[in-house]
Amino acid sequence: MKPIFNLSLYLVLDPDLCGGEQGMVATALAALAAVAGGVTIVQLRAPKWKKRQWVSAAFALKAALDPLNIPLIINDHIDVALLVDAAGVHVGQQDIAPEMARQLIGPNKILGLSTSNAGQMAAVPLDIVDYIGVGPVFATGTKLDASPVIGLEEFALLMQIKSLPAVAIGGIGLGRVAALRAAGADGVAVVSAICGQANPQQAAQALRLEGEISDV
Ligand code: TZP
Repeated sequence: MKPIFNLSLYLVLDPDLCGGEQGMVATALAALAAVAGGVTIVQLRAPKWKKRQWVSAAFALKAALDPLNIPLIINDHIDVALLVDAAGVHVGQQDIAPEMARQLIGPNKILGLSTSNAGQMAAVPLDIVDYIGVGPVFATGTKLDASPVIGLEEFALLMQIKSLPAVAIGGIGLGRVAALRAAGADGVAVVSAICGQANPQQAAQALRLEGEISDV
């Protein structure tokens, strides 16, 4: 069975920002603090990392999150997701095609796909992908090769044509969650608004409160 997932507050965990030099234990602790603050799903995304680091980070996060029933999603690295039996995989437009990703991961894992415009959204295979990321909605310093910024107005239009659960991403922090939810986002995904904050638990809690996001 595919795990149930809740996109309300989606932490994209970059270990270089969350825990950083203090290593994986610090990263896992930051993730746990964020979950205590209301994060509902966690993606491991480590663009600069070598595979061996990915594997140990993924095992550590899986062990930390499983007892809390928080799904662990692995960005792009399907082999790592299978190895640690993660809940799912997230792929971008330049990664392996969703159809092929689905072939590799089977029917019981969550599959997410990044999109950044109406054309990409229209091309999403609805029977294969479980949710979409839509962004960057706002300017972000976290992903240097991000697509052009969408802006809130265009984002609201995209939410009107979506056929799958959608999580907003890119430059999201306090003061922006409520508007994104009102525009139709099923949740918000953040990196820097939680990772790298002095208190990830409080940061997550404030984001949850702002959107008056109720748990499913
Ligand atoms: N995809 C689109 S923007 C982005 C990703 C992974 C980075 C978002 O980071 P932040 O710090 O929440 O702006």
